[in-house]
Amino acid sequence: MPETIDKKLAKPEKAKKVADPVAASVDQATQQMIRRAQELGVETIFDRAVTMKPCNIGIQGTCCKNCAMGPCRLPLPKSGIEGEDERKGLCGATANTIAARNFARMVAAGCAAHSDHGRNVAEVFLSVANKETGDYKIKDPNKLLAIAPHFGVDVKVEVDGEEVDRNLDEIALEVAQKAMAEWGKPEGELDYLKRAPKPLYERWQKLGVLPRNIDREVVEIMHRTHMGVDQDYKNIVKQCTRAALADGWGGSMMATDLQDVMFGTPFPLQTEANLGIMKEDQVNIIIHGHEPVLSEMIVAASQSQEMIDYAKTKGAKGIQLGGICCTGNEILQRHGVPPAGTFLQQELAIVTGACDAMVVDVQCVFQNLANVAKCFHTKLITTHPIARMEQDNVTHIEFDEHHAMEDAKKIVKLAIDNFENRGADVMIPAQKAAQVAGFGVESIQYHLGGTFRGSYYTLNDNIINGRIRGVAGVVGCNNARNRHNEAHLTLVKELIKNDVIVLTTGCNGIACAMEGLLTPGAAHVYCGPGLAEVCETVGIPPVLHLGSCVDNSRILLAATEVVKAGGLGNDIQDLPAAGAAPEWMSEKAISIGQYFVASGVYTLFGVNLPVTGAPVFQEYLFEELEKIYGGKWDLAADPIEMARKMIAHIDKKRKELGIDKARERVLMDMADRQRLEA
Ligand code: BF8
Repeated sequence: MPETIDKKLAKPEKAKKVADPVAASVDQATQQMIRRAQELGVETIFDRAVTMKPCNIGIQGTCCKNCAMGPCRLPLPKSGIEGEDERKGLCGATANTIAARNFARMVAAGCAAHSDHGRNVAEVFLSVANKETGDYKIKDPNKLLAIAPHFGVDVKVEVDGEEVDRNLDEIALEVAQKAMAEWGKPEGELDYLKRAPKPLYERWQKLGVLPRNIDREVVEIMHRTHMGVDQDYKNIVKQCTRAALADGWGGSMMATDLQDVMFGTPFPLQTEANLGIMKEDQVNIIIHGHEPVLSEMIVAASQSQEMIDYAKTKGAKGIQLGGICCTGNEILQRHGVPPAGTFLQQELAIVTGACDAMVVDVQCVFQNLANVAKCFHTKLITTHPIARMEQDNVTHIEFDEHHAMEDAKKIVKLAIDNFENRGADVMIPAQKAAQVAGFGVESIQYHLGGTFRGSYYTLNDNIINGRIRGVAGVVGCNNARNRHNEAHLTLVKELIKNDVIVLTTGCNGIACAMEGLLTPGAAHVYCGPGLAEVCETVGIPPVLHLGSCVDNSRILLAATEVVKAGGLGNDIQDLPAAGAAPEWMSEKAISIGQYFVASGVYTLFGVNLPVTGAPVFQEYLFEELEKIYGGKWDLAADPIEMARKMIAHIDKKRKELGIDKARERVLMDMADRQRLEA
């Protein structure tokens, strides 16, 4: 044996660096499962985050790989830039152009993901309207009647000079056809844009950013960011605004509405959250991804007596469903199916050794799930034609709405059959927390509405009198570069402590649920006195879970309702409100951020933003956009600083509205009361 090889062989193998579970997550169940994975030699994202560092140039947003002369890399010099910024790519593209192109492409991808989800929902709705499937029905006809006029569809018809209700099937078909056209109509603008407050719509119109159709805005970004096309960062931002609006006020909003029509509009319900919802003596099916078209059927199939009986024949006591990510949020909101965890816990659900099947559709699914599943008995099932995995232990069962129940039963049966294959390595963490979820525009109106439940009057009144200081939308992902859930929870707790009511969606909602923040009881523990008083009186949690990431459209419409109810200005930008995504990671988050900014919301992101390598472009997003749209971007890696900035913005808006004095409430004594009565 040559000496060199001999020496190599003699060298002890270097221990692989792994994550410190406590440094990786604030959640004890997550820490336990990271430790468990390491004991079993199973690598997870937490370990990879330790060994792989992000690219320092990509993180600044100044790497251009849009042609084969590059990648051209333009990092900020360590000494900073004095005088003119002379950095250029081979073609002469400036740092501003490169960062703006990259930013716009993220918006395009985010808009595409949300809107393609919306399109799939619209297609299923068209099948329902055409009576091509018996498995889905119109569950909420009132919601259909509420959205039809926004598509220009009449809900009344004149018969013999009298106005009567129009046939529901006719309305459904016309709505379905109109909705489908939103992705590619040749002229006009998206139908839903006029749902925004009038001054906001008129501003978009004046600025020329009304989206024409969804697909066109995405395609146009890809064209304009191709080598040698748009070289003005302001003009690029204009187009990504148009695409982002097509997402928030288009694709996402239609996804939410049509899902409500078919699957039911959420209303508050009680359940639990975290990995502890899995059960050792039951068949555990974890549903992960984003489109509820499939998961709705899995819920129905797993609740059927036929499947429950079948599970019992295999020695299980029943079937336990759990969700991960936003498809989890969808079935949480409508059926009370408990979430097993956030984005960063997907591998860990398998590490419990008790996950009999993980069923995935689209978005936020780690390819490493297949590698983790290989170490256990878990069946990993892909279901969507556009989202398959290369690993050979993955089963693909393509889901089709025309035989939806049949497909769903096939999947549930596969999970049941796998129950008996569990190994001895089962370890389910005990942690789970109670939660009340299922809020939406309609239920907020019900709980915080006026005397006749007709408006957001009570909410507005409590904002005006200062019990509620303001409203925050806190949304978005986990990011393995952050300690799991730490920024989410620190930010939300700081906001509610300062009487800011929080509307949540996405993985933030799941994180808050795991911490017990989604219970009415949390008001007493965590809130300032004003917000606590409102929550305790009405019986709501201080953090209202509005659903999945497409349901951020519910936040837009809730804000619009607040404007309509009066007393807080004429536009979303006037409201004492702010938005944040403290642990974002997805391109969808950038699209969401841009549509909130363009709708007038001060929006802060944590972690980092890939714009810091182009300071002029960054300043445009962080300062100039406010003069154009009323909202702007900001960045704060520290959640307490983020909360401070949001509260400062809320207070600024209160002052502009002249309601800043209302917060200094005077307690009346008996003499004051007698004076009043006199
Ligand atoms: O759409 S919050 S990690 S699951 S991207 Fe993904 Fe982010 Fe979670 Fe939902 Ni939204």
